[in-house]
Amino acid sequence: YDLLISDSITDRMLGNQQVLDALAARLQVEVGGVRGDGLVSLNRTSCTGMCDQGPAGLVNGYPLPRLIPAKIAAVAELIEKQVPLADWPAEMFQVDEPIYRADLLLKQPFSNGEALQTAFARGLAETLAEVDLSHLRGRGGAGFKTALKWRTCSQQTATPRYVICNADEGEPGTFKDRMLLDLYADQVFEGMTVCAAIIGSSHGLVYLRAEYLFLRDKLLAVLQARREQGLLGKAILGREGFDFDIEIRMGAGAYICGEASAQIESLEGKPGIPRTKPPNSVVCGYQRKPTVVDNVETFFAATHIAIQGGQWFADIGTPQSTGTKLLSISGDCRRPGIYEYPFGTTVRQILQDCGADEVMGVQVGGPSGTFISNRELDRVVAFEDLSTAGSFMVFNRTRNLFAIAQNFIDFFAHESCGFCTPCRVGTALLRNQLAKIADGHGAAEDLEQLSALCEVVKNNSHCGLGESAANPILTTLLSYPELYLQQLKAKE
Ligand code: FMN
Repeated sequence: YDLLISDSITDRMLGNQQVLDALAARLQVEVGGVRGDGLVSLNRTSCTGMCDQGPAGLVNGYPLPRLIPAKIAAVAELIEKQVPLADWPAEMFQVDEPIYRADLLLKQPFSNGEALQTAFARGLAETLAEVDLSHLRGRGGAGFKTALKWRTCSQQTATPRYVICNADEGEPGTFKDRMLLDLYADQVFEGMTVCAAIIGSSHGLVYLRAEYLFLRDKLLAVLQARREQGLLGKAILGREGFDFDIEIRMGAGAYICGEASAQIESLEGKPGIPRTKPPNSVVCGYQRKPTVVDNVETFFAATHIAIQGGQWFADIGTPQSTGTKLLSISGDCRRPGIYEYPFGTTVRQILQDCGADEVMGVQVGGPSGTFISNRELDRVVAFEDLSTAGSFMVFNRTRNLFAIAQNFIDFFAHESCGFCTPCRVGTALLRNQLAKIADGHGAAEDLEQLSALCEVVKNNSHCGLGESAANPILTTLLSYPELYLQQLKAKE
């Protein structure tokens, strides 16, 4: 049995150390080790995508949410008795999908094939024009214009072309793609199929993060049902010549494989190292052929835009950030879960809705995003202000800012793919330097060195991981400079 306990900051806040200690004691195994008889190993891992129901873990890749003492005892007993995983009580693996606010997309009625039928009736060029009109921007983080990506891909002469759904969702604190794949898979697959029709692709791939192995069988069943309904395979909706199918490939637990070009490398069976760009994936992607890589939520939104038209979507949100955004809310609040908001919603409003009091700060966009203090709660979720792929972690006044920043920096140092020196060495140096200051051993020059190091890592790394790895320090330093200075004084 391979036990992995999530070590994301929200799991730490919910007591993951007690979980580790209890499992280690009951199973007579060291954290980070394998028991002498080889029966069980126990380790920490990065966020498992269950921050709304932590402390969480995985056993042989299957989810163990809400590890309360009684459940820990039950897990230990099942392992000691060597009960096969298939015979464990199903409720042990039950992942909930709490949706607290469904503003637009989540509450749209939908019947299978509807988006495809509408797209064909309207015309594929016209459907692309509707996606353009919607101003839909990618929901995976970078916010690239979806219509532009699809159009560029469709204009390439090389064939075949590919559609990839990025379901890696590795950013700590993000779990909205898990919910979409669990409850709205047909709508995600239909968005991929509409994209395939527009760009002329016959092969789609879903890159599913290893931690979501529990969703694979369900997704395979949905795909099979779609084939039987004539929504996948040869002659979709009876149209000769439109042949498109989707396969599911599993990731192996690397955050870097969420980066589109590293994901393509991984899909090709190589180590997940981001490619040098240009050329971009739309020109030279999977198997060096034109490829669209989009986030799960982007395809989900595209399905409804294909049905309702672009203006319907563009009327919501802000001019630069149209439509709605799914947020995964976790941390110090009474109602952690999924919330769908129009872009432009203030952090204050969101905190009120999720039941957060006495807030010290919020990490918007995960470790690679922005930490904002409680003096900035009127800032808004939007590409032009607080850009986010969906992670929204709340911290109350009892939390230690350094513990938060350190957890994030540790994450990047661990997840750096090691390809480029600024990121490989820089994230390790950032981790050490921050630890020195947090432990009260830092002097003023250490703080200067820390800031300088942040700039080096940010400006010289090969890909987005390194470019954003210093954000936890840069943004906490900006929000609470006094805490850093106090920490130096603590030494004197
Ligand atoms: N995009 C995702 O959709 N899911 C991810 O898990 C993800 N992880 C990423 C990790 C790193 C280190 C970086 C640099 C980027 C990541 N991205 C992720 C962004 C992708 O590279 C890419 O921009 C995105 O999949 C494009 O889809 P979109 O236009 O629909 O957002």
